[in-house]
Amino acid sequence: MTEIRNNWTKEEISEIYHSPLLDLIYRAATVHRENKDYSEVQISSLLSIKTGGCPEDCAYCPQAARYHTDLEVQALMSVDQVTEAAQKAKDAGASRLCMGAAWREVRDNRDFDRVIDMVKSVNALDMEVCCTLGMLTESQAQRLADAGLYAYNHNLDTSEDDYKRIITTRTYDDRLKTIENARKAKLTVCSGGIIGLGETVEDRISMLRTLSNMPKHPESVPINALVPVKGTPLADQPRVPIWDMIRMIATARIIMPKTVVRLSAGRTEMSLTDQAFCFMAGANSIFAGDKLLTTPNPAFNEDMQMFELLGLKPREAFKNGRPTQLTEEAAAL
Ligand code: SAM
Ligand code: DTB
Ligand code: SF4
Repeated sequence: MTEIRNNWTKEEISEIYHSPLLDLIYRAATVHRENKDYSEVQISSLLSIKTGGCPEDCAYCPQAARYHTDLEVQALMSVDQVTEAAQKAKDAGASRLCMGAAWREVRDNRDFDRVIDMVKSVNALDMEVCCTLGMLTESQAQRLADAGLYAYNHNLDTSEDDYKRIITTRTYDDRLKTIENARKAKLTVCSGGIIGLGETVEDRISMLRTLSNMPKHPESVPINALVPVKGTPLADQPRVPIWDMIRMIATARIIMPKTVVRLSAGRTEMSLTDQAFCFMAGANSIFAGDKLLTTPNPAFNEDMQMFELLGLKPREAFKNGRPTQLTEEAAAL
């Protein structure tokens, strides 16, 4: 059985990341195959419950109010609208709904009360519910947990050193504090990053080190390829080579062997062969549905055809137990 470690050094991670590509994929695939469920892929569906107008300055984000993108700003959805969208996603085969809001942080107001009702309502459909709402206090995390939230997404995006280049309106410590607050409320944690922001390979390694050295590994780690959006400061960034995506996924798989590694944003630019390599390298989750939060994603039926072709199957909801009764395996992360 692969040992779970929380003391990876930068040198060790760098050596893994830089190993010859096929050796790296082989090693990651071997770690992945020690898991009996290696051919199962967890399917999440994203829903933007409040779009655009965000006060933050994340250089990659089409939802930041200060950049002039072609985005249509939308106020917080109603609980009924969300329930309907969740049912559709469930019918299509998604086991998790991730609701995203373009907020800097959660505030204790009527909007948050409404999000709490959304969580309850989606949970009642027997789907895993995830939220990504920005910064969170411990008591807010607890309210979400009490409403039945399964996971909280809060990405590190890049390394601590690189963070200021990408976002100036909050700090890396703010980010880590929210993750801690989610942990205190016994939520599962989803946290990862983006490649293609203009970061160095050292930044990628440093981010992976921060994730893998948390007291408990995040239960899911999304690896996003930047989707360059017109009007944002990173609009003209070149596309990341698929090999970099594969190296990130494989390295994450090796150093966090039990974590769900999600091949996240950027799939519309990837061929089936590209994606097959990512699954081989240990990715075992995707976002499905024709939209991410605001940008396009492959159509659901295309993804199902890909699963069929590759012999993959969607994973059922709550496979690792409910948050209050996680299986021993999940609890051991
Ligand atoms: N406002 C909340 C926050 O920042 O945590 C939640 C929503 S925010 C859109 C969630 C995540 O989406 C970001 O942390 C970032 O990793 C990802 N994201 C946003 N724009 C992206 C882009 N253009 N390409 C890839 N990932 C992106
Ligand atoms: C994550 O790591 N990626 C998702 C989700 N978590 C919230 C968001 C991707 C957003 C891509 C740009 C957009 O569609 O707005
Ligand atoms: Fe706002 Fe989140 Fe976009 Fe940053 S990533 S601008 S916090 S919606």
